[in-house]
Formats: sequence, C-alpha cells, structure tokens
Amino acid sequence: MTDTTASAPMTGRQLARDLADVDPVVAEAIRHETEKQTHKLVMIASENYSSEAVLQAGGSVMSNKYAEGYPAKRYYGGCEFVDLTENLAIDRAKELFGAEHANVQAHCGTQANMGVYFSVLEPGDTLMGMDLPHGGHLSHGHRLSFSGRLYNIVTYGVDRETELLDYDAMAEVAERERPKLIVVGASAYPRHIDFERCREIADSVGAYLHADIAHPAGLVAAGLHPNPCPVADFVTTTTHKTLRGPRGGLILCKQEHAKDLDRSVFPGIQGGPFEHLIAAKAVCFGEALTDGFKAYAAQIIANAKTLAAHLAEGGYRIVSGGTDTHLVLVDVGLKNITGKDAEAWLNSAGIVVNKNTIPFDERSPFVTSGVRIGTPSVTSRGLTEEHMSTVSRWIIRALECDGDESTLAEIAAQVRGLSDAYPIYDWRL
Ligand code: DSN
Repeated sequence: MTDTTASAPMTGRQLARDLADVDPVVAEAIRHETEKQTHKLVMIASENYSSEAVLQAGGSVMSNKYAEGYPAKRYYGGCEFVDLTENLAIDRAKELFGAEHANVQAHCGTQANMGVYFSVLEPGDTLMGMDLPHGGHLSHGHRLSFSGRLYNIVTYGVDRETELLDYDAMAEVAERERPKLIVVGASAYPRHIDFERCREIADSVGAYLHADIAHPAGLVAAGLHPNPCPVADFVTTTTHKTLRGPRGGLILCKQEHAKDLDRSVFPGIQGGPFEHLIAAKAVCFGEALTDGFKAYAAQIIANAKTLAAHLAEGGYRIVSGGTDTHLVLVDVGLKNITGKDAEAWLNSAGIVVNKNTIPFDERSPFVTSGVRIGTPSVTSRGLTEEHMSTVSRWIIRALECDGDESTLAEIAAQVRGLSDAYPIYDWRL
C-alpha cells in the first residue's frame, strides 16, 4: 500500500504546530538566546528589552500581509487593519517628537538614512558626516557603506582635548567643502548635540540638516535630550535602542519634504513594509508617550552618570569626562588593556558590552582602546544607581584579572544572582 502521508501537503492545522516540534534546532537557539538575555547583564548601548506587548505585535499575523504603498493608497486589497496600525504609528510618532511628518516604513536605521539621502541628494553630491572613529555611524559616509560609495564624503569630529564635538571646526569644513547635506548624530558620542548650532552651520552654506538620533531617541522622546525636530529638515532613528521598541527605523521631516521622502522610501528603496513591525512601532510609541516611560528614560541617564562616576573613581578614563546620555565610553587602552580583551573578559563575567574605538584611537577597529557601556537594558530590568556601584566593581574586577577564568566565573555567578533578582520577562526557560 502507498504511504500517502509522506507527500501530503502541509496545510491547515499542521501549520499551527509548535516551533520546538517543527524545528528543534531553531527553537534551541532561541532558548539559548533567551537564557543569555535573562541571566547576563546586557550593557550594549544600542540594545534593550522591548515589552511583551511590543514582541506580541511584532510576532503577529500582520507579518503575513502585503501592503505596498501608504495607508489608503495601497497596491493590495484587504489593508484595512494594517492601515489602522500604520496610521496609529504615524500619528503617535509625530506627537512623540513634535514632527510635521512621519514615515514609519524604514526597516532599519541605515535604510532610514538612505531614504533621506535619496530624497535630496544625487550620486556625487557632497555629504558631511561625523568621522566613524570619533563616534559616527557607517551610514554617515564610511567608504564600505552605500553612503561612502555613492557620495563625496567629508567629515568632522571631536576636539582632541575635550573630546566634545568641535563646532568651529565643523563650520570650517562646511565652509570649505560646501556639502549639500550635513548629517549629525552618532553611535558612540556620550554628550548632547547642539542642534541649533548645527542648523546655523548648515544654513551658512545652504545645506540640508539631517539629525540621526538612533541612540538617544528615547531620551529625546522623554524631553531629556535636545530635540532636533524643530530645526532639522530630516530626523531619523531606529526604534529598538533607548526607545525600547521593535527592531526598525523611523523618519521624521518637515512637511515640505514629505512627498519626496515617502517616494524615496517606497517605491525608491523598499517594497512591502513590515506591517508586523509597524504595529509594534505603534505600541512602542504609545508606551513612550506615558509618564512611566519618561521616568524610565530619566533612570537610564542617572544610571549612566553613576556608572561613569564609579568607573572614574576606580581609575578609568571616561571619554569626554562623563556622559549626558545612556552610554559611557571607557578608555581601557590607558590601562594597557585592549577593547577586544575587555569585551571578551566582561562577556565571560556575564556583562555584555562591545569594544569601540575612541577618538584618535591608534588601535584598529577590531582591537580598539575602548569599550562602550550602555544602561538602557539594565534600567529596563529595574536596576538603579545603587546597583551601578556594584556593577562598576564587577566591571573593574573583570578588567583587572587578566582573563583569569575562576575570577570571571565568580563574577558571572554574582551577575546571575542580580539578574535573577530583577527578571525581565516572565518566561519559564
Ligand atoms: N547598532 C548600532 C550601534 O550599535 O550603535 C550600529 O549600527
């Protein structure tokens, strides 16, 4: 007799089987990632734990829906519910940042930046961005990024002494190079940016001003960091860092740029928007509008300042002398430790950070003299200033044990104790 089950189409209720049955290898990898996020202290400045509500929307059936176009102007039928959530995301984003126009379709921060560049620049135009080793971002003109390949890139950076953005030097570069667009914002700059001053510089040469606030967006939303929306032509951000939403991008702009921007995102650089993640962005923006989120953002900053102060007391040089934000850049090179070793040792101690170049770094980006430490995730757990004193002691002990495995294991056990006392998700592992 022929076995018909082997070739029976996989349909209907068979699609409702649990991941662990369908694909144990993927299920196991997710379980390990969950365990790691649960038991370690995640201190990567660009990461966070989004809420269950955000994860639910992001893992929902909205993922099945095609919706090329924009709400009420789609190329597909059946878009009534994704129109509802996309409109909600747009309205909430505008309210949160005080923006004239919002496009919530960019899949990530780099794509958000690409959407902006494509709406006002032509290949070969001059784009001015912050130098990567000074804290900038790949998509602001690095030679290996599309931005560095398409545009004529000129850069600005920080002052060697203060390690603060050098606005006078920035104005000189702008005057000399006459960029068409100036992008400000960074992934490893711990200080506030003076957006008004940047606007003056852009105006002095007739350039567009684009602020990339991917890192401090949650702090901006909470009113605890200068907001570039009133002065910048374009503002981009990711939604998963301090904003604590799903992985994704967001573009805000002045009304005069709205049409060109929307066209450059779709059909310019993207096809079907990720409507599941747009629904999750709507949830995230709704959460960020609450007083609870404002208090959370204030705690992120208080934790980062406290951590920086303790590490400085412990003898570590903090780049720029401190922080105004969620991140602390530590010069471990002065202690004859590389960022690469520091990252590995801290990871073994249960504290996840990333190596990072510091301004004027003489080590390569694969080795570096710095580590970047961020407080958004640990603050989401509920840790406060008093815990930062303990955490900084663990960090210093891990950095100074020269990779000794038993010391690192001892710290990891203490880290796990603290993590378990401040659980993040109510999942059984
Ligand atoms: N994700 C950014 C960061 O870690 O700062 C880089 O793209």
